[in-house]
This record gives sequence, structure tokens and C-alpha cells, in this order.
Amino acid sequence: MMSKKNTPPKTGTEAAIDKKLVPQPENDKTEKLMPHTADATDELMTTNHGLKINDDQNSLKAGERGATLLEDFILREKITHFDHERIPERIVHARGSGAHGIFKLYNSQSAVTKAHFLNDTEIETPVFVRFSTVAGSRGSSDLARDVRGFAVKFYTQEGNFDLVGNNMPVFFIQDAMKFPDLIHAVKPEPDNEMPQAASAHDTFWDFISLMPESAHMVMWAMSDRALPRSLRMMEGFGVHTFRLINEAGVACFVKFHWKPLLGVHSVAWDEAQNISGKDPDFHRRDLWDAIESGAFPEWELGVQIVPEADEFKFEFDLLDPTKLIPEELVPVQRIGKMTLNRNPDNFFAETEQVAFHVGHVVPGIDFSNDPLLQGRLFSYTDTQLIRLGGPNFHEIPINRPVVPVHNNQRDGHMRQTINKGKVSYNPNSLSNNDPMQVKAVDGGFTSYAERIDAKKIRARSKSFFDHFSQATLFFNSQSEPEQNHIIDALTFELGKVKTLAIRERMLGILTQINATLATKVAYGLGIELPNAPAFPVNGSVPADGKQEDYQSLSVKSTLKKSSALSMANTIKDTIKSRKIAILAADGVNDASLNAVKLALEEVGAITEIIAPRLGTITTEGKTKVAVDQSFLTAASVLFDAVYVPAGNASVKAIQAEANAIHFLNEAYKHCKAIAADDDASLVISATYIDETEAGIVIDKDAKKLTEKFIKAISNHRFWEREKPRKVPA
Ligand code: HDE
Repeated sequence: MMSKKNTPPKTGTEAAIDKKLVPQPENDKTEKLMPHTADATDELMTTNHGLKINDDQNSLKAGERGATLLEDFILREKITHFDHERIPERIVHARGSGAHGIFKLYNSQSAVTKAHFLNDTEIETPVFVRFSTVAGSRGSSDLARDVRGFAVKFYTQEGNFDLVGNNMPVFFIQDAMKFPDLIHAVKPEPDNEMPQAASAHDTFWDFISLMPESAHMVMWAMSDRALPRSLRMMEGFGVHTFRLINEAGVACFVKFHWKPLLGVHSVAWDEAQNISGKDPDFHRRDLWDAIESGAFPEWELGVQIVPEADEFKFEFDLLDPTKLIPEELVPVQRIGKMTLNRNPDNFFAETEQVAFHVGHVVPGIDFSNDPLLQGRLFSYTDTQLIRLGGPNFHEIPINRPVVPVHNNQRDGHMRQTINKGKVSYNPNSLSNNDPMQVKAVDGGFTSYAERIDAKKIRARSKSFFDHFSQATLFFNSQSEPEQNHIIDALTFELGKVKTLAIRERMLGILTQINATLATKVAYGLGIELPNAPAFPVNGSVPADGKQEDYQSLSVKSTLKKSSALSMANTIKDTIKSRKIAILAADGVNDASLNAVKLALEEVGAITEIIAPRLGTITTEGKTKVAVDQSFLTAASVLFDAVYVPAGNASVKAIQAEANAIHFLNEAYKHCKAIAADDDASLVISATYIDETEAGIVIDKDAKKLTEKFIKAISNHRFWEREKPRKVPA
């Protein structure tokens, strides 16, 4: 029998058909349209032109000790390709992590939109999602204090729909004209390129302190929302108001939401800074591991629908991206579920080369006149031209729609399609006018015929001038610990600002939001609270700026609090995929270890045994148990909770291990659930842990202990423990 090695290499199409395709094909037709993946298993090594390679270890030389010959085309091909392996990183959102999945609709939305994938509950729409930070470079830490990008590409049967959103529902600026300024201000300062992936520096706060419209977003960015526990535990928002259009042509406004089924959870700032050192890939790893282990992340797609007739019913302008629609005013209807169930095969080919664009819409979805959205409609294609090197980036496998593409666009860098025939224009008679344009009734896209009758003008609507009422609403809606975290974050960030005038100006903004907030930050900064400035702030308007662009109206939100804005009100009913550290050593008690470990795993948690050294530990009952990590490689910040089982020798060893005591103290400091067998309380007494506090579970009875421990872990954190700040670690 001929071995596989002797069979000729497969053609690209053959290779594509027997591989996992991207995204999963649904039938032969889409399969042929789908990108090729390559899997070298059991294949021969060739050059890029198909020549079989005989020696991949040595370059061609003039004798064993001689110079390398220019003739070595194999070496040159390999090195040349290597020299060109990098492409420019994204100007913003450079650091990202991606995953494949599917979207399934709960019930038809045909009353409001004609988009097929939102009409037919039978359709499973493939999706590719890319999560990102905004400010840092590709290699920066996942745990920077930052907004997270939440971009979803739906590969629908009517073409690709991209929902390119963030994990915060508003934005810093109202007009696309200011975006380059915002990004220049937040990026590392251009003289010394510092600091990386951080907003805690002069240029960012200089700009922000001069832009009162950013006040609401600043509250979000300084809140724990900027420090997600996991990408799987973040909300997502389309931010802008979009339009939905139904079959009858009736439009309504819509805000898109993603609601994570695991709840919305964050880490502490001190923890985030530690994680950045211990595991800068923390979020990327968490997403990857969850998908590999079958704990597929899920979000429900939510919509807030506003009839066109209600456009002017709100205290704010629906077109203003610094405003959200409180859920108390317009409830979020959950219309479908997205499940991420497959990791990419290749980071570069998929996560790096994916090109999102707010302008990728399908019939039934349209834009509003939000001036930020309007600017984005230009930017996303433009940026791909430089990043992906030319106009054919839509042919890159991850960007291809699952439906056929036919038009008269031709040629350009790296064209993949081989268009047949002479005709590349329309109208034509030589090819029967093919490809033919499509009537609206047959699915051709038509823009919503919004009536426009206006003068050309460079100005902002006065309805955009209320800059503070929703910033105040957000702050007032937070729990006390969440408010304290915002105060701490602002004190930290402004504490890193060197220019006193910037700090003072920012305090002026904070006084407009909440007096206590401003007073506490001023105290932390050791400066006097300035008299609340009425905008425009004196001296804050650029010399050539128009006064009215910097005005702020004094508007009070009628709504005093919105419970959806606080993470304290999130779902806390699961410990699925949470990571629990079990601190053990030789002599650990079998029952005390196994009962709790099994019970936690049964409800979907992941446990790891941390011991003084790697290898195995021997239990009291003489069983050998594999150690997952030693105290050298593990860190409490990478876990959600800690358990210390009984067993005399083990307890003594853990008590004597400085790193174990530090581990527990740190978990305590970060307000995590901590449990110990009653017989392990010697360990607890060597720490700062106060056994009487919430989230500390000590029990002799393993069953009772597990019940209480599971409840405590699902609560995520016990922020009330933070106040006394007893832990110096
Ligand atoms: Fe983006 N944004 N953005 N943005 N944005 C980009 O496009 C831009 C804005 C968002 O994972 C870039 O392909 C302008 C708001 C995400 O690949 C670029 C303005 C929101 C991602 C760009 C905004 C976003 C980007 C850089 C103001 C939340 C990552 C690379 C008018 C609703 C997508 C790229 C991914 C990426 C421009 C504002 C979300 C330069 C001009 C508001 C999630 O085109």
C-alpha cells in the first residue's frame, strides 16, 4: 500500500474540505467558499512553490566551513518570509483575543427588523468575536485599566454584520473629529513612549480635564468595569443608537447589549497590577482554557427599542454617544444567545487579520446620525488598507462572508479571486448585465430614507451639552465599595499626573459630578478643592476654540439611581469555571481534600493543588496526588478562592511556608472566599484573616463547609472586608 508520504500533496480545495473550516461550514456550497486551513500532520516539507525540501537545517555553503552562497534560494525564501512576518498593529485595540461561536435567536424580531438572522429562530449564525484593550500595544498586559473592545462578526446568510462595541455603554467624546486627539492623549507620551497601556499620565488627563463631555465615560473607566475578572464576565454594548427597519419599511431606534450568563465581575486594582506581572495573558488564557475545557462562554443579545416617534422623549439626545438609555426607562429585551465554542486555529490568520467595520450591516439594520458613529463609518475600512496592506482584505479567510461575493471590483494587491470573463463593468450587454443589482424585495440593501433638510454647519447640537447628569447618575448608582474604588482610581491616576493645573482642573470636573467624590479625591491628592467652575472653564478653551463647543448645561437626571449600572446587582448564582486553589502538602487528610475538591468540581469549578514543590504529595492514607503548581509558580491573584484541607503534617508544612501565608493574606486582602477545615485553623491563625468576617468559611463538616464555600465563591468578592485594610501585604 502506498504510504501517505508518497501521495501527492493535496490541492488547496481538497485540503480545505477535510479540515476544520473557518467558520464552520454549513453545506457544500459554503464549504467551497470558506478559507483554506493548513495542517502539516503527515505531510512533506516544501518551499512556498511546492518544491520538496531535502535539508532544512543547513544553508548552502562553499565547503563545510565556507561562506553561504547567494544561490541558496531556499534560505532566501525562508528568511525573506520571516522578515515580513509582522504587520502594523491596530492603532487602537491592538491587544486582542478571539474566538469562534454561534448565535441563536430566541424569538422572531420581525416586528422591528427584516434582518433574516433576527427573524428565523431556526438559523444558527456563525460568529467570530474579538475582545481587546484599547490603549496598549499588542504585547501589553490584559489587566490594564482600560475599556475593553467587544467586536462580533455575524456571518449571516445576507452578508456579514459587525457589531463593533465596547464593555462600556458610552464613549469619551461626542464627535469623530476628536478621536485622534483622544487617542494621542491616552497613548504613551510621544517623547519617551511612556507609560505603556495606562491612562495614568499627564497628556490623558490634560485632554480629559478640558473635555467635560468625557465625564460620564471617565466614571466608567475609573470604575471596576475597567478591570474585568474575565472577558467571559463582561457586558458588551453597541454604544451608539442604531436603527432597525422592518419589512414594511418602518424604523425604530435600537441600542444593542450583550449580557454575560456568568454575571459581570471584576478584580481589585491592586490585584490587576499583580496579575499584569504574574500572567499578562490572564484574560486571553482564561478565554482559551474555558473554551478548551468545554465551559463555553455565553452572552444574551439584548435590545432596547425606541419608536421613532419617541426620539425626543428623553432628557438627553439619543444621538449623543456619551449617554445611555437607563434600563428603567427602556427595558433590555433579551432576544438570543451567543455561545463561543471554538478557539482559533491560528492567532495571526484569524484574530490578527479579522477586520471589523461598523459599516458592515445587513438589510434591516441601519445607522443613526450619531456623529461618532458617522466618523467610524469612514475609519474602519481606511485603517485596514494600511494594516492589512490593500483593498483585498475581505478575501482573507476570516473576513469572507459565508455567501457568494460578486461585483465588478478587480485586481489590487494580493488579489485571490480569479475573475473569469471580459466584463468588469455595469451596465453591460456582453454578460447580460451580470452580476445584477438586487431589488429591495429580493434582499438588496436600501438605506433608510431619513428626511434631511438642513444647512451645512460645523457645530454641535445644544442637546449634547448636558455633560454631567449621567456621570452623576452612574456614580450615585454604585454600591459603597464601588464608589470607593472610583475614588481610589481617580486618586491613583491623578496622583501620577505631574502638572498641578491638570489635577486642579480635573477636580473642577469632579465637583460637577458629585461633591463627596471631589472632596475625597482632593483629600487624597492633598490639594484644595477648587470652587466649582461653570463651563467653559477659564483658560480651558483652546485659543481657536469656539466657546459654545465647551459649554455644559446644568441638567439633573430625574432618575436618581439605575440598578443595572452597579455590578453589585449582577447575577451571583454560579461558580462555573471559577479557579479554586487548594493549599496542601504531604500528609494532607484524604477525606478533607477529596470531599471539597469533588464537590467544587461537580458544580463546574476548576481546582488546582498548590504545594511546596511540584511532583506529587502523599496523603495521610498514602495515596499519591499530583501537584498542579508550586508556591513558586502559583499566585493568589490568579485564583478566585482558596481552601486549606486538614491533615497534621500538611497543615504544619503549609503554616511554615511563607509563600503559603502570603497567598492566603493576599486572597484575604482581595476580599476572596477562603475556606479551611477546622483542623487546619492553625494555618489561618498564622495569617491576618479574621475568621468572623464574611466569606471566611471554617468548618469541621466537609458537607456544610462546601455548601457555605460554594455560596461564598459565587458571591465573587466580599468588598466590605476591604474597609479596615488590615493586610499590609
Ligand atoms: Fe473604534 N477603531 N473608533 N471604537 N474600535 C478601531 O479599527 C474609531 C469607537 C472599537 O477587534 C480601528 O480595525 C474611530 C467606539 C473596537 O479589530 C479604527 C472612532 C467604539 C475596535 C477605529 C472610534 C469602538 C475598534 C483600529 C471615533 C465602541 C477593535 C483597528 C469616531 C462602540 C476591533 C481597526 C477589532 C478599532 C476607529 C470609536 C470600538 C482605527 C475613528 C465609540 C471594539 O478604525
